[in-house]
Amino acid sequence: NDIIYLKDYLPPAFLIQTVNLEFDLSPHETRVRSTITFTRNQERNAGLPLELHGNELKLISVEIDGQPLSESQYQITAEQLIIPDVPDQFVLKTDVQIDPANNTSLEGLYRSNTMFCTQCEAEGFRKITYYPDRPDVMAAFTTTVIADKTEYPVLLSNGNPVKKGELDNNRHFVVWQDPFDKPAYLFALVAGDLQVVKDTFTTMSGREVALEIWVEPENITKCDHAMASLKAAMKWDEEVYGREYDLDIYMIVAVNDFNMGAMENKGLNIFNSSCVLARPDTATDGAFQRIEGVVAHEYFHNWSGNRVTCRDWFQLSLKEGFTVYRDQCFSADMNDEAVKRIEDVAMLRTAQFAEDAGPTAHPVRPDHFIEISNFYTLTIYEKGSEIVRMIANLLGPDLFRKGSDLYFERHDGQAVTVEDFIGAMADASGIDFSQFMRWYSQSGTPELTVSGHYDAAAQQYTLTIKQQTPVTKDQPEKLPLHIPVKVGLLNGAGADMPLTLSAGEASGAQGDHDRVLHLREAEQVFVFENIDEEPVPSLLRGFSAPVKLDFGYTQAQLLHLMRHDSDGFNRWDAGQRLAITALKAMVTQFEAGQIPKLDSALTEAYKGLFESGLNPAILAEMLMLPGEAYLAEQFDIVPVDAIHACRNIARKTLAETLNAELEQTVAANQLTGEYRPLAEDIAKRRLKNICQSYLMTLEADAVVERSWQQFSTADNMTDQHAALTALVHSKQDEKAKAALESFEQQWKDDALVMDQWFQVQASRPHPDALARVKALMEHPAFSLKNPNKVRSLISVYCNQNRVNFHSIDGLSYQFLADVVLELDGMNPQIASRLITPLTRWQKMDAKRQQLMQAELQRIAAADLSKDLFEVVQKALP
Ligand code: DPP
Ligand code: ZN
Repeated sequence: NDIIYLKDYLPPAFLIQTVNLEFDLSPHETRVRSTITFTRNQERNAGLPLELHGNELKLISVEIDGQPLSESQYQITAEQLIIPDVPDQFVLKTDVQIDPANNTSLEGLYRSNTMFCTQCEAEGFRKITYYPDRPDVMAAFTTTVIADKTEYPVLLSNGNPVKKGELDNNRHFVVWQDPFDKPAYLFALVAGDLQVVKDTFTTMSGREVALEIWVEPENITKCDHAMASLKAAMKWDEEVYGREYDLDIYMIVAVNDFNMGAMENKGLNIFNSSCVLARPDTATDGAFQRIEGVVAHEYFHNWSGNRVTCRDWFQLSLKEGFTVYRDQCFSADMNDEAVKRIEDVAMLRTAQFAEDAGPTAHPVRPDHFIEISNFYTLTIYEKGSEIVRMIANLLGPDLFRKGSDLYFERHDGQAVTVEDFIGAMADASGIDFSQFMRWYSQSGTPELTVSGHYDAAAQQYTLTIKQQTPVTKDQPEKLPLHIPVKVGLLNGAGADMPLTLSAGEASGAQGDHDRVLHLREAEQVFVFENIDEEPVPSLLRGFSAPVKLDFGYTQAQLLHLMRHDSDGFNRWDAGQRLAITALKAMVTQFEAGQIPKLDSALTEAYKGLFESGLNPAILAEMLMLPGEAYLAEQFDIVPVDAIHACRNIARKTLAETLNAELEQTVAANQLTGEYRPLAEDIAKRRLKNICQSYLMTLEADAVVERSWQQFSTADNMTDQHAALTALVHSKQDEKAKAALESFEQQWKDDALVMDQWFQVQASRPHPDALARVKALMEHPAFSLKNPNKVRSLISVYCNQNRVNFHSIDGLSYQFLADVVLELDGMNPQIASRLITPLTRWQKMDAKRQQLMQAELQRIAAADLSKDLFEVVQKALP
């Protein structure tokens, strides 16, 4: 298993003008005939051989300029076709045979139900035909798809359909032409018995674009929301970035078996059905919002990814970080900005911070890998987006737009690097990004330690900020970063004080109520003048940088921020800090053998939330205690059982003490009228269901009955699902059983709803959870070959049912290892992701560490895919 290094990058030896592909589709014996025009790249040495990637291909024939090659004229290895002797310009024809029906890896061309579909990013095209499968080789593709007319009436590929016709033996064909040069990873093909929902969008220059969502017939009623989201995204990209769509047609296809969320193939997006299909009775509000975000994400890639793509896969965050930033801003505009920020940061701090602290820590631009599929990570995507957000905040909206315009104009049609992106931002703004570039090369989560000192006589307030990035497994040394720290100072009445700095670099004007401090050194001092009372600092407003921050806030200070901070994010975060302190105190009591008691200050603070006139969306967020995974992050050695027990006790105490407020809020937020997936209604449903779930901890008959009623009568999945979860996660075993049976009966034919049925049971915190998960693997709706099913049952169990997964008998570790080993033979990408919780042994106690490591060793002893090998090697002690 070779390691590939960024420093070894060389331009391609050959470039391509045109590619003609002909697919003759059949489940086990698909033929792919390619005709490719190659030219030697002047940037490389003359005389280099032609080296093409190819995996699991059966070569039928190969010819150059019409001359068939004999076996002595080329070499075939497991991963390449090498032709030593080629002219400077030539036409290569190959004919290969592939077996889509046996392709369980879901990369390349494969079958999902009765259709054919493709997934080529990052390196799946080499499973289709011999090709220089690297993103810096771009070409215009013409694709002919031939298939049986009855079984596959719909034949799709990238670009525009230019020709179609009938052939012998009930076969037909369609020719698709994509006028835009693209790398092979953006190639797509779909064939099946599909139905379509059509609409149109008129671009800002007045061109009409046909919009089509293709699905299997039973899903035709589930496309409206994705279509509305697509149109909103197209409009938003015109308004916010000045970017217009380029082809005459934009297609989305929903498939059931898909490794990722979705794929931005040029003109023909292929989506995991879970990220496109929604109807009020089948999809939760969360799913509606996720669909809106993913549809937008893939659409935005048409500029940030397709027209301007990556030179090599080390640059993956160039397109993903930027595009996630774009989709986050879009979702913020469509919904509630503060709530969106809270959700994104909560996820980053829970999961990306853990990745940064774990054995697979890597920079946003990695410098080596064995298998690129392992690098579609939270670090590349979410931390990458945080970097772009910092850039956007450093430039301000106008200069950031100038920078993005420059980037798109300069590099349209090119495969570029992070330096090109930063170069455009620097040229547009005059800002020096040389130190900032370390964000791309340095892994780990920086930690800020801040102290404040008030000098009443001098009317000065001094903030001293230290930064330090802990060493990560991949990098022994860390340097100071350029960190933008947005701050405000609150006076005793809770108002923002005007800020005038006499020491330290900051952006924004003197006298503003918000300033962004530029931290560049390991330690720096910032002095504020004319401060006439001791302030409470509001630090890292809007989460202005992806760092951990320690100020040593007192409880009184946090309560002050929670009540008054003008920054919605920091108001929420003050509440989270308060809750963490209270829960940590309970854990200490628990471990000392005492009965843990929730600090009444937290109860009082929560009580105050109900009276503070907060909008339902923010109130819902503020009422949520930090999750078990985020709480685990707060400890050096994770007390899994104590966290679970104490959080439950805290929830119960809050339910008892705030009973009246919770009841009142449930009553006040009952919606009548037709379901709408609008932010306003979503917030009310969420608030109501959160309050009801607190009340359910008391298991009072009337409250249980209310959940049962909601479960039985809901006209939308959000309410039905919330009630199902409340019942299944309660101690009401009979009601739980009845609800699960009724739900299964109602939804057994809907794969996506059955995913939710699996999830609810996998996350059930009862002691029999492992046995139940094992039993559910035998359920007819479960299949190890379907990634959504694996994620719903096994990932949810291992990641969201922490108290059972980490059971001290080690049985769940063994279970996960068994599943991963079995899955690795079918779908390495999913196997290598699934193993993550087993790799995070570093913060567990000695006994659990030993159990987890033993399972890793057992896996390491087997014959593994590259994907799993790379992760397991890193995770071994
Ligand atoms: N399909 C994945 C995404 O859009 C990879 N490009 O992020
Ligand atoms: Zn993406």
